[in-house]
Amino acid sequence: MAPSTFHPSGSIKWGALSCIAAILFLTASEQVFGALPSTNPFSYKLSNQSDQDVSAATSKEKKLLQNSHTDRTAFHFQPIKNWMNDPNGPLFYKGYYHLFYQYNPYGAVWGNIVWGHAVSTDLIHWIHLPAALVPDQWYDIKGVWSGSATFLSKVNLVLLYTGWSNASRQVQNVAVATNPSDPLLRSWSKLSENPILVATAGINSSNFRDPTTGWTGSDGLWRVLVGSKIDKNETGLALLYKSHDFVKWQLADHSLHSVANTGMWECPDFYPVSMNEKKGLDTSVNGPLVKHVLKVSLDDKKRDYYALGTYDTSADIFIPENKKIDVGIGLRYDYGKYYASKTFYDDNKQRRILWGWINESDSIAADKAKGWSSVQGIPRKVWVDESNPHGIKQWPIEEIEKLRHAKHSKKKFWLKKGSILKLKAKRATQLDIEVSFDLPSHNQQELVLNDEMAQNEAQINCGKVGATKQGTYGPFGLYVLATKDLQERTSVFFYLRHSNKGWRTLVCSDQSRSTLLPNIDKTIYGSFVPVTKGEDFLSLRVIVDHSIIETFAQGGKVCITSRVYPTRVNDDSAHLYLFNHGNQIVHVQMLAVWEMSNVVFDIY
Ligand code: DQQ
Repeated sequence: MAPSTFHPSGSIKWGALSCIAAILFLTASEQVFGALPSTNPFSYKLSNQSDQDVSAATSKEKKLLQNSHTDRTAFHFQPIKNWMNDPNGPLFYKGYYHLFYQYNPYGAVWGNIVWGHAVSTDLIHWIHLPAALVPDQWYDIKGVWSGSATFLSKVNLVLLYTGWSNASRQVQNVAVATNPSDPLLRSWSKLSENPILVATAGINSSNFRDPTTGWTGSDGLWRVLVGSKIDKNETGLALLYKSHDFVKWQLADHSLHSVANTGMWECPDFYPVSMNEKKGLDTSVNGPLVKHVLKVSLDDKKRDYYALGTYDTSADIFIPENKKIDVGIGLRYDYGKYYASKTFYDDNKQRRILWGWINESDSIAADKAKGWSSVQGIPRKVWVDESNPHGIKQWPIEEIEKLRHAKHSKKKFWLKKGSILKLKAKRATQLDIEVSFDLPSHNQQELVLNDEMAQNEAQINCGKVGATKQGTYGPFGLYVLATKDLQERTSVFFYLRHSNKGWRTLVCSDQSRSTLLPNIDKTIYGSFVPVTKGEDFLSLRVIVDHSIIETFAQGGKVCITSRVYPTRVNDDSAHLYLFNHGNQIVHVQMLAVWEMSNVVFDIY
């Protein structure tokens, strides 16, 4: 049964902010924000934020900004300028995809956070709209932080978000779409009842944030989670709240789930997945062929972890499939740079889509100089890995393939020991690459549970191997964003390692030679890849877009995102290579390289 809904017009004291009012507010409030203490409760890069011009970008400026820096991406989502972090409340409504995001209108570092807003009909071409939510109430005056969108009915849409209050407390608030007939959803009103959730006894109001999308149980009540932590054992937890109207909420007597020693859980996400098809499910769906994913963003590690499990609706608890890889200590969405992610159910194409924030790896000074920070990853479709009962797969949404052109492909060839093969690509700064290799047939793979220990081991191993050390099988893979002399290059490769239990496959993204610049995070990322029975190949898909490299190994079982800042690589001089530094010859089943078109974003 559909739960009761409230009617925006009857319950709102604050009139809707028109677009114009929002813009005026943003401009006029610079001094207000300037006066705020620059307290950063997170470990983001932060410094004096008054160094940016706040005037809206003209279209000429837009063009200049888009082309002014080679690190700027060509087809990833970015605001025109300034700082961006978490994706918030993604949704599909009346033909438009909406993306909200944490945004600082005044500079390239974290602070003064509003909800930036953009719309798209295909998740690739975006129109920037004025900010959807800005700090204008005592309960969010220091920042409109992360949250989610929930459809209370087909046309009754609410945003639930964390406000950072005048007293530096984290509280949860609701904003309602006040003009449901507007497909661009430009007008939002905050409820007079806000804050609708405050930290009660036992909850620290500094660790109380990032409400999820709501779902309903069989009792018809709404449920949401709020990320938190209890100091004892540094236990991270997802507080569970219930409500009949989305306004008055009751804290459940237990959390949905908690895991000791994982620290603060930011941006929890909880959603059902089908066990027998790739189709996505709406957030309240449950049943015999349904499992649930619980994802949390670990504040201490700045990494997104997930676990697959069962949602026991009568007890209102999440039971992980395997306690050894419980949320926060097991699988990660991405073994590179990927944080504060959020999914939504796309009713348009019946799929679940994941967005994730990809921060910079360079210095504050560099970010200020370029005038912007961070990108959002290419949205990914997620579904259960049919070959692994504990994991999910992620794959770039199909729409990205519209940008592919100038295909270069090759089939069935050998890569000799020590070979470095230059591949055709006119503009190797913007590529979509797919390559698959034969798996050496006599080698039984040992299946590795990707728990914390395995992850550390994988990263250490990738680090030891780099892309040059010779093994039996591998390293073999790709050099992307490379100079002709290979002085700068990022290597994405496989490496098969022998242990007493058999062979294990590692996938690595080695940034150690990605740039000649100092002061850059050049971690060599890596993970074990579960290669399951019947798989006689190893595959990579690598999306390259100037300063970002997104890797999807083995059909999306493992993902690694890297940010790189090459100094001698531009549209005319970037090179792409296939290499094999292993002792054994490697057979390439298929290689396809597409150059990718630019996307120009519009401003509303
Ligand atoms: N970012 C938001 C918080 C969230 C954090 C503030 C995660 O709501 O916990 O910008 O990156």
